[in-house]
Amino acid sequence: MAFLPSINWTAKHIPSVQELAREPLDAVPKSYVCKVADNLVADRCNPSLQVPLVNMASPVNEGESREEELQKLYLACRHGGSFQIMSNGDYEATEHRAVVNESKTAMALRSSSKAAKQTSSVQELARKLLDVAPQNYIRDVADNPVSDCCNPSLKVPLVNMANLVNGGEAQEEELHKLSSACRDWGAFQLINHTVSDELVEEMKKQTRKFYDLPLQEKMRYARTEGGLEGYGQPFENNRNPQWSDMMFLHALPVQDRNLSFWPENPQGFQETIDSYTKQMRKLAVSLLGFMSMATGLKAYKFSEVCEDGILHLRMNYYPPYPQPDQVIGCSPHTDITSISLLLELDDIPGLQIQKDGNWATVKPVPGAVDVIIGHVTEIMSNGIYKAAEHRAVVNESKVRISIICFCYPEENATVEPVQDIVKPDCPARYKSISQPEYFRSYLDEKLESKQQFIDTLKVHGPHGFSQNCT
Ligand SMILES: O=C(O)CCC(=O)C(=O)O
Repeated sequence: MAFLPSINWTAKHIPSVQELAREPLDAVPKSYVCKVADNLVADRCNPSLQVPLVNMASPVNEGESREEELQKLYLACRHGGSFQIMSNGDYEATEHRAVVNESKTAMALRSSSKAAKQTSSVQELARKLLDVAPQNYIRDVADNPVSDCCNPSLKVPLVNMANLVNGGEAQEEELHKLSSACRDWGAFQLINHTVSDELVEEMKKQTRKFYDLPLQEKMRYARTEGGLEGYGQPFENNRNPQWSDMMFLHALPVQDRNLSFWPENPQGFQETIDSYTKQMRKLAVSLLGFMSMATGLKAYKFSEVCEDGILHLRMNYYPPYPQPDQVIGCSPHTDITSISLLLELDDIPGLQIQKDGNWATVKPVPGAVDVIIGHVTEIMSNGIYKAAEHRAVVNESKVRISIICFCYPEENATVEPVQDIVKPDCPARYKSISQPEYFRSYLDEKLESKQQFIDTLKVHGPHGFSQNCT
């Protein structure tokens, strides 16, 4: 595929040894190469030993050869079979290995009853439905976070990007609106953004097509155990899983991509994701510039760290559920991003934003992108702007799909309050931390709720966490 970058095979980025083997030999990472003497295959093989052959037809068909074949099977199992425990050691587990041919590919299909649990798909569950979801998806209505819904008079602010871009008096007024939205809500809906309608429509169409594929096809991109990327259920897969599936990809910078998770079907999806995520990062940079101006800072103060920033893409699929208050699509959380840019595929509300203890439903606006401020911007603005707590609820009869771009600073950036905001009478309220360390601590924190992550970065003076001073 022409558009894909040539890959630097560091240990971190190896999607497939099959791909690696296509490269010239000197490109193989050293970590794969063993010294002959140390290599486990150096104690090669006794050619007189032959693995026993058992003919299944004989034990199955009644007849003379049956006893003989059962005896062979018994001996084969005793000396190198399985069921060691169940046979109380009469049969023993066999140590085995595979070596590599110098010129030919070998393939084997392995099935094992201990194979990692297949990631389940809520979409499939919902298809078979079901008057009731499996018990673990059901929440006590009283305990379910979605039961405290919703104050209909709360309306998430709308910001017009065209006014920001065009300058003049309209810009002043729009910057003012933007500032209030970021301070009071941490979220807003953005109209007249700069990403082309055709690209947005293509992205929507192909995401829908991807989810319409048979489960088996989607499972080609299934998340592997312990991994983050791929198709599956959201990470918070605890006692009460969320009523949703997702596809999660590291999209930018380009060298972070693991293309084995990028769907080849529908055709052209990879190219669309490539263009879409690049356009969305541009939008994020431009918007962060205006958000910076709206605090009175220079335009680049929040945006420059994101110009080559990290972008993770998540496509969420929320099947309908007849009693929506018994399940949750996406649990309440704040993002650790600079900003998150969310696209709704249809006119089906689901996203809700927390505002002063109340939840507000975001009503999809045609052509708009929902903007959610994350912890990085809260930190860089020294708390002037706040990360918005948000969640997604499920519709009782319709599928809802959303596409969210998580935009972060670039890998070598430092996450800290912008120096021009920090003054002797307004000290830094958050610690300074490198972007990689920021990710690492987030993943490592053994917090009951990841929402508390920001608390670990707060600076506490003698009188506790200081008041916002601007
Ligand atoms: O789908 C939505 O409305 C919210 C999605 C979200 O917050 C997430 O994927 O982190």
